[in-house]
Amino acid sequence: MHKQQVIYQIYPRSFADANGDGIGDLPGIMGKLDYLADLGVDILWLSPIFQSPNADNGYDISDYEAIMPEFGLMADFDDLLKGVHERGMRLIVDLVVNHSSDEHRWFQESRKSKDNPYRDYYIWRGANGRKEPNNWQSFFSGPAWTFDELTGEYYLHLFAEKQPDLNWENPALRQEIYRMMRFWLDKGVDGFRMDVIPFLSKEHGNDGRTFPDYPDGRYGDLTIHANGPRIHEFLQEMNREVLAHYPNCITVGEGFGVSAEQANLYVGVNRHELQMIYHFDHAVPREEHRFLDPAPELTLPELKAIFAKWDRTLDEGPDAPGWQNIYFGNHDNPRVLSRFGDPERYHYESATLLATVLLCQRGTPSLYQGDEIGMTNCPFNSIHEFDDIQVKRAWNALIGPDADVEKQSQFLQTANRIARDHARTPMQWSHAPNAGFTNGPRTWLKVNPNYRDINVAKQKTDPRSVINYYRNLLQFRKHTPVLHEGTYRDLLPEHPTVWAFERRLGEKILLVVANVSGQETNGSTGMTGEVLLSNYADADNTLRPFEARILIIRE
Ligand code: TEU
Ligand code: CA
Repeated sequence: MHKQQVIYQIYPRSFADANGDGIGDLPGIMGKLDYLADLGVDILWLSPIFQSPNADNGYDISDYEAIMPEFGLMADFDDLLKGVHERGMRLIVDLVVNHSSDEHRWFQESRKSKDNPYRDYYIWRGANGRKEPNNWQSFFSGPAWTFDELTGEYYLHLFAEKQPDLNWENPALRQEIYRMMRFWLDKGVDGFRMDVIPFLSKEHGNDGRTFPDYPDGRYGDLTIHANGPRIHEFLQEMNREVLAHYPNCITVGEGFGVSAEQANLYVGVNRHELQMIYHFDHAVPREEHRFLDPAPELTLPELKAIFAKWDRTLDEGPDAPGWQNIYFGNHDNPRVLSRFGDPERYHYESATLLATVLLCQRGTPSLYQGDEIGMTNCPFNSIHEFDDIQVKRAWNALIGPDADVEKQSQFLQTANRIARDHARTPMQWSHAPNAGFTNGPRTWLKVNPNYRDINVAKQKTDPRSVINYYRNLLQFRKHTPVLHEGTYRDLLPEHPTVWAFERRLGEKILLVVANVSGQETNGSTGMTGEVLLSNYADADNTLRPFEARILIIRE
């Protein structure tokens, strides 16, 4: 079932604001369900909508069974779920259980005393004569340990100190999570996207208590926290206790730190853990030092190799076959069009090329809100225009109050390339003030100034628009089984600018040929066949700038 379907990720804070407070909300999403059904997506993934102080925009949950008041009421959620189902779509929510908010009652109890019944819902350690229990670092700069005066111990937080890690070694905590999962599934939710799920199990020392320092040479390499010793035991228990009792439940693991070779341990068809996983091999590196020393963008051969490797390894090994959730964009990455396209000179062509390449790959695709109209990165002119805790913490750690102007501008220039905020600017619905995202006077995060040119309303009535190309392509994909189950083969892995691949299912062979550059290819790529779909009106021998074609080969 999930192999034919397409996921659409909604970042609720930025999707649509119905009550004019400048913050997206559930009634806002409700008002756009016809838009989403008409687009032709199947599964909606909502980034967290639960009670949260929003230290990390909802990825810090203080009540797993209550809706964040800014987003609305439980009644609004019930209406939304009903509306999604009435339109034949499904809805998955974001399961953030590696950590909670420090404002969760469990943590409020846990920090009260060492013998509190909730103490071991979290991970507390003494300093043992050191500065912190060990040298682990947080994703959001600084140590992964914060000292709590009241009980004189440190607690672990791989993210912000307002996101204390839950102790999955504790069976009582695990049962609480399973009960909460059943609560949402019994309400009719169709599944979960699982936040940093490979991190649940932490590596302990031989005494089962201490946590080893980072090994030499891997200081601050947070991928080391993935794939801990008991992770598969925990996921198989979660499957036995919850998922197996809801056979239609969709599960998508956020596979931070999971290699292609390790993927089938999570999604192998006989592993009874998760249905699919997404990787970070093409995600933008964003460790703290990257804000002053950005990693170079992937070349096309590097990007193609990542897709080919993941496709191949899911078919190999004792636990094969596995399945993956493929994506180009999400709320943690800058806009894909600004990474690999050319929105200035070839907005339509490059946005539709990226859509073609993604939606013709093998795997269950996730589209990210706004990519369907070719939204781009947003110019942020000062650190104060950014919202993301990761950016702000890196700024404080690297820049501080007296840094020279040169260093400040270096940071801002890089953040304007890699920050997560690019994906979080309000959805651009029309040329109305604030892009039609809100009727109120302001928005929680700046609106991309290009909203008058790039918005849903302007494109809906234009037959040659990004959104109408997406609609056609989604319909084409829905009715083309070779794109669901067919094999994948990269035909020109080394070509610097052309992505050409074959999908094959029995006698059916489709070719996708894409010129991922602003230069016309010199000469034919040799890929010939009947053109089924293209982002240019006609087709000739060469490939024009960002031209993408889907061809059928009749052997
Ligand atoms: O992200 C996990 C994660 O490790 C990366 O996305 C990380 O946030 C950063 O982008 C890598 O440099 C998940 C959520 O998707 C993210 O939004 C949350 O901030 C994070 O977990 C904590 O819940
Ligand atoms: Ca609102």
